[in-house]
Amino acid sequence: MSYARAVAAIRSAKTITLTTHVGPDGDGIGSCLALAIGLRRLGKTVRLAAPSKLSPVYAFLPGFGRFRILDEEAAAKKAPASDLVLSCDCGDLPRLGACGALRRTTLLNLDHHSTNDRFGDINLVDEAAASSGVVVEGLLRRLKIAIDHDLAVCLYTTIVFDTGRFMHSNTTAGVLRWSAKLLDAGIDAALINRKLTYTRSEAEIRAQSVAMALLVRDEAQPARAGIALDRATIAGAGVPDDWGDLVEIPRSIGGVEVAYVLKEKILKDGTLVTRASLRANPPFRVAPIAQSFGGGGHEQAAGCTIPGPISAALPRLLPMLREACVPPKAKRRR
Ligand SMILES: [Mn+2]
Repeated sequence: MSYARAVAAIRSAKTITLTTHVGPDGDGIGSCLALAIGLRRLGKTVRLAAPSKLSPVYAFLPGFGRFRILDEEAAAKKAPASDLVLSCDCGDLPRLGACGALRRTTLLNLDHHSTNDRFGDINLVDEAAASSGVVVEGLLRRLKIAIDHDLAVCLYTTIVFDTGRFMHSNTTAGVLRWSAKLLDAGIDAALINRKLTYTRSEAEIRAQSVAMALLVRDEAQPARAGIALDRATIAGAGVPDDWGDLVEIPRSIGGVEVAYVLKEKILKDGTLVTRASLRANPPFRVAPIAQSFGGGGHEQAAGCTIPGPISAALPRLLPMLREACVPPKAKRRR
């Protein structure tokens, strides 16, 4: 990890563009907005770019309205060049979407995904950090930027999101101490949790009811459950984007250790792909499955894109999901 190189790159840059992965989430958005506040205080010219649309759930975050959506490579190439593009919470260049084409002198890759492929000129990747926001805070500390209320709101959002509201296995004593310091900055944690949890759209709830009806659980292997949404179902539901975190539905069933959601999607160039979102409970792992299809993420939360429709993706994916449900101990005995 090179905090020193990252600090030097930031100090010498005049213009900095902050960006995050496609389908920006609470960690990516919160990390960018925290850095935006901090780097402006250092007198930097800061721009915010996202490669796809942002959920209005995050509209309460300070600076949210400053994000520019650059979902076309041509538009990203036309955007003003920066001394530094700082990518937050993204494991590889393709996941930056069109924002990967932003013109820059230096690319700084700030992340915590175990599958990060070190695509930056400078790589600040801490796999032990529970959120990218934790890495951002480490950077701000070294830049001698004090954590005020607005910064704490952004950072707290990153940790609430990536620990699943302090429920996932990355919720360590250190994470709780780190979060407590943010509460010391005077934030209203209950209000933030409410904004993040209870501001779903009606469309999302209705879409989830469609998805729930399609839940599949294999009798022969009840540790595995999932939902597959083909184009016709997605079109019929009338909500192409607003599905929420669907994979938590099969995952929340007692006895399920490995969960998946498959969604067909037609890319801008017309090709049909299947997006797979995968989850597991420790010690089960899904990162290797995602990686085998060129995707990535965390050991227990990963995703990938598989060419073709679900009918072509599922036969390739199923044997791996079956294997992922075998307890590590049983594997050793075999
Ligand atoms: Mn993250």
